[in-house]
Order: sequence, then structure tokens, then C-alpha cells
Amino acid sequence: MTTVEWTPIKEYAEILFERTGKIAKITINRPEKRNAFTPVTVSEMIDAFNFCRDDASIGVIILTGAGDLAFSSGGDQSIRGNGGYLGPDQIPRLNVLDLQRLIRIIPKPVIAMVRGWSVGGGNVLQLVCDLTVAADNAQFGQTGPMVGSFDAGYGSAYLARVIGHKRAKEVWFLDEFYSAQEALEMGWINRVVPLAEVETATLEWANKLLKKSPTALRFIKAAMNADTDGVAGLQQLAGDATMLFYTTDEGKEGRNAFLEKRNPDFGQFPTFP
Ligand code: S0N
Repeated sequence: MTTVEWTPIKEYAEILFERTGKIAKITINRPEKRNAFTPVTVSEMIDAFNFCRDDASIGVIILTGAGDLAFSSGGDQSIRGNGGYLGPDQIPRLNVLDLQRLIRIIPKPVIAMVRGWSVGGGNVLQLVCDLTVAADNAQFGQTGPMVGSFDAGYGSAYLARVIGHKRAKEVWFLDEFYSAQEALEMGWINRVVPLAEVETATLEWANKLLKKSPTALRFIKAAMNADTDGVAGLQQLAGDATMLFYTTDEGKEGRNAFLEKRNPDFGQFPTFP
């Protein structure tokens, strides 16, 4: 087991946000509540993910929960009001849905590092991460129908894509917990390691990812999203294609011709079969 030095990036109330080299780590820091999240926790995670998105020196993001007992137990039921979860402004929110989208569209790999419970909306966060490395003490489950809630978006429809319809219905209808090994066999997660090795194993994968072409990883992620996310997924893939096109001479010719008040000469550029 190797230990690394984590340097704080920014201070928050309910999360930790740190980095080691090009790897950022976002940690839900409410271990006394099994890392249940509030609208504040979620807003802070959104801020941290957006920071990672803009910072070119960050290549991979790890999402985790503080302590060995839980990745996250989902929405904090003690502040669940009518219509959503209540933060200091008392406006009922389900802002975790915005976070799910952000994890999906951020053009960098996101790895969930799961210790202990991964439950409810917390488990959906694990699901929408690109890869999941779990400790052997991890347990996975959806409890919505038991506590009077459900996530019929990524939590259900995307889960069915990942583990199959019969399994996804079993998970949601029966509200049981599954061991890390069972989750691995279902294709719900990617890797199970002993608890003491989970950070080392996650960093090992993060470092492998850092050696790959970021643009290749970005397009692979966008292409898989395009397949599962409909027009929104296509928009992401198309946006990435536009970004690349802007860097080409052909793309620049259109802009330059407009600014120079002349007709563009696109014929000078090669076409490929
Ligand atoms: C996680 C569990 C299994 C852990 O059991 P364990 O280890 O025995 O610990 P406990 O003693 O039960 O818990 C320790 C302390 O933590 C508190 N706590 C745990 N989970 C939560 C929570 N989710 N909210 C608030 N507090 C929590 C305990 O109360 C205890 O505190 P003390 O010591 O003071 O008593 C077990 O704790 C468990 O089953 N937890 C509840 C899991 C759950 O049902 N989560 C909510 C599921 N729903 C969502 O997550 C909805 C998510 C969402 O935002 C959403 C998204 C999309 C669409 C809709 C929704 C929607 O809200 O509906």
C-alpha cells in the first residue's frame, strides 16, 4: 500500500476537495450521517467538479465518501421537505440531478472510490461515474421505494442499461443490499479490492488514465453518452467534434474569411474517404 500527499484545493463546509498531481479527489464529508448529502453538499460538489472541468492541469477526478463506513447513503432524509431537500434558503431542491448530469458530461474520467455503504441517491452517483473501484466492505442498494422516493432517470433507466432490466427491477423493487462481489458480477462496478488497498488501486487506475490520450478518452465517454442520453448525449459528442474542428485550418478559414470580409476558400483543404 502506498500513501500519497493530498493537497487541499479549496475549502468547503460539507466536502473535501484535494489533489495529488493531476488527480483531484472530491470527498463527501458527512461521515456521521453515512455521507448523506444535502443541497449544500451537492452545490459544493458541483462547484468542485466545475473547477476540475476548467483546470487543464487536472486529468482525472475521484469521487468518494469520508471514512470506511460509507460512500454515500443518498439524500439526507432529515431535511427532506415537500418537493425536495431543504438547504439554508429553505427552497426544496433535487440538485443532485444537476450533479449527475455534470459527472456524465465532464470531459475527463471520473472514478468512484467506494468504501462501505453506497445507497439510494449516493449509489446513483456511483453509477454515473465512469469507473468504480470498490473496497471489499462495500454494499450497494437502492432504497427509494422503502423511504418513499425514486430516481427514475439515470438511477433506473440507465441502471437497466448497465446491469440489465431484470436485475435493475430486482434492485429497485426489492430494495436489498448487494455485496461488492455481487455488484462486480452484475457489471454494476468495475473492480473490488481489500479495503486497505482501495485508494492505492484507485490511484493506480487514475495514473493509467493519465497516460492515455485525453481527447480519445473524451470522445469515448461522449460516444457512450450519445448512445444512452439521446439528443443531450449527441449534443455533447457534437460539441466535442466542434471543439476539434475549431482547431483545424479548415475551421479557422471560415472564421478568418468572415473577419477579413472575403469568400472562404475551403477547396484548399484535403478531404478523406
Ligand atoms: C446507509 C445505512 C444502510 C447505514 O446503516 P448503519 O451503518 O447501520 O448506520 P445507521 O445507524 O443507520 O446511520 C448512522 C447515522 O446516519 C444517519 N443516516 C444514514 N443515512 C441517512 C440518510 N440518507 N439521511 C439522513 N440520515 C442518515 C442515521 O440516521 C444515523 O444517525 P443517528 O446516529 O443520528 O441516528 C442506513 O443508514 C440507511 O438505510 N440509510 C438510509 C438510506 C436511504 O434510504 N437513503 C435515501 C434514499 N433516497 C435518496 O437518496 C433520494 C435521492 C435523491 O435525491 C433523488 C434523486 C433523484 C430523484 C429523486 C430523489 C428523491 O429524493 O426522491
